Amino acid sequence: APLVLDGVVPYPPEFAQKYRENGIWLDQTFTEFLFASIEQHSEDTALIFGDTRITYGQLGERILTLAAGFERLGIRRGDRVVVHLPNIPDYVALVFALYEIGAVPVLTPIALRLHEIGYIVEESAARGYITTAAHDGNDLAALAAELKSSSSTLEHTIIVGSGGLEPLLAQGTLEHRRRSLPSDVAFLALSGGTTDRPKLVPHTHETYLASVRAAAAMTDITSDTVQLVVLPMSHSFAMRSPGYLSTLAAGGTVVMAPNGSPDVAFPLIAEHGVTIVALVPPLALAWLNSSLKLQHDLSTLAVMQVGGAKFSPDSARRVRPELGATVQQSFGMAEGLHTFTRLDASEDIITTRQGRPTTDADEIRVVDAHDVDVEIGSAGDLLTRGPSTIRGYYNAPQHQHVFTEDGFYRTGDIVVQDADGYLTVTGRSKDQINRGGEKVAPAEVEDLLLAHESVHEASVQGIPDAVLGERVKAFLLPRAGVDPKTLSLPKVRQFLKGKGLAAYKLPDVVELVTEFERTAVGKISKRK
Ligand code: J2J
Repeated sequence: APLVLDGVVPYPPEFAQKYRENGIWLDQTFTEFLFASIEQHSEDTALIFGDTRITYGQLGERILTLAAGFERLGIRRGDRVVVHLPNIPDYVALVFALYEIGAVPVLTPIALRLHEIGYIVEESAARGYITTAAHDGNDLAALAAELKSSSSTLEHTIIVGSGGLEPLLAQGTLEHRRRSLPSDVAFLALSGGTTDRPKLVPHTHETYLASVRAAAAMTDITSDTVQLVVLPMSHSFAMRSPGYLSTLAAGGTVVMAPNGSPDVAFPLIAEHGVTIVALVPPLALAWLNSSLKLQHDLSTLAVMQVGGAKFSPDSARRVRPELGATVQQSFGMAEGLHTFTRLDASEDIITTRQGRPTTDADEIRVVDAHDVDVEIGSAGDLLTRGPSTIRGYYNAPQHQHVFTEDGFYRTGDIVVQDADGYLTVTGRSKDQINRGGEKVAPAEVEDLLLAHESVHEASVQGIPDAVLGERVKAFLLPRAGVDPKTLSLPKVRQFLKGKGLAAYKLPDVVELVTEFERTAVGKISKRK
């Protein structure tokens, strides 16, 4: 029987039927998708990480062994397990072991800390939490212990890399077979976020694999593909646009790296003959500006994808002459829609547009303030509905207004659509800061700032930055009689860090103000 998770907004039956009839949703689960490739390519290299090379056969074994381990722990179909790991080969094995038994991984970026992860564990009523002992100098084992003691649902914390996987690997393997249905929720991901608490995005096997297949076609992924993955593997750009999922499904090789700086990435490209990579704009700029590009053979790199934030046309024009690769822009969102520039589109298109949807079933509306469609070529709010776009956040009826009554997602992006269907992102109507592709919800930071004893009111905003696009600025109205030194930038950052907020959300700049301009209803006016 289908898995019914409370708090998931279903697709109306007529839409589901249409997507299935049109062959966009297929009768396939995540593990079936991968195991087809594992069987066909068992001797070929699936994953490379440092000196570690893992064949498809070995990956399959590892998945089924871990799956048996999870089953022994008592993890069942539908159970949520928060996965909080850096890019390591066992990330893939662990997540697919959970898929194999029909459990629901909750995919979180490794940069998150107690404030976010604690909430995510609670919100998803997770029974398991998987992390690594330490990352970037942060003690995540301690975080795991803290979660375990404060959560009423969490039973299992697993620390990878310090013997924590051994109990799972102790005995036996499962046999690969269908233990979940294509219409089941496969995983929960994190929305970029606009609210004081993260929102969870539920994708089913059908919705997500539809987007993976479409992306693979758009990016010419084959068994010859060697893909370098430097962005966090929990992020949809690294996962399905075309991401590691497309490459593994095609029998190609995924080279994982801890980060995308030129000194790390260029030697990997030269050594493994990398053909495609996905980058956020600041990384793409770092590659373009790096003198190291002359010291390494980057000639195999055919496609450099850039997305997550706006890539300037001037930078995009430099990619072919300076790196010898075709730039492919991608604009996407955890909620579902993703767009790509076609690889064979004109230089003008690929340098100025953020892409076109992957299927005709992706419905695009560009509307004015009254939800009336604007003319082609005019800017408006992007609404979208389609086979890979969710109909509502997980367990969040209070946020259902982000979807229209007929199921369009209000992306909060301002775009212009041209006559060929290509989108150019020109702005944003949602309250979000895009810090070099990493999304910061001002409301989340403001909420924590208000807990500071010296802060009376706070407003967090994006300010322009040449490299990151935007940085985070906190405007603070101190309480009467407060010594301004208690609200210096380092003190404010330390305070928020202590609250367990991820480092990339910490203000880059603090300014103390004596009053805030208000809107007609008395709220702080961010614009003014
Ligand atoms: C401008 N803004 C962009 C772009 C995303 C592929 C690629 C990216 C994401 C992603 C993704 C942008 N130009 N090229 O999920 O599959 C901003 C928009 C968007 C928000 C979504 C994928 N590409 N953005 O970035 O969920 O504001 O997904 O609504 O992290 O990033 O962020 P996120």
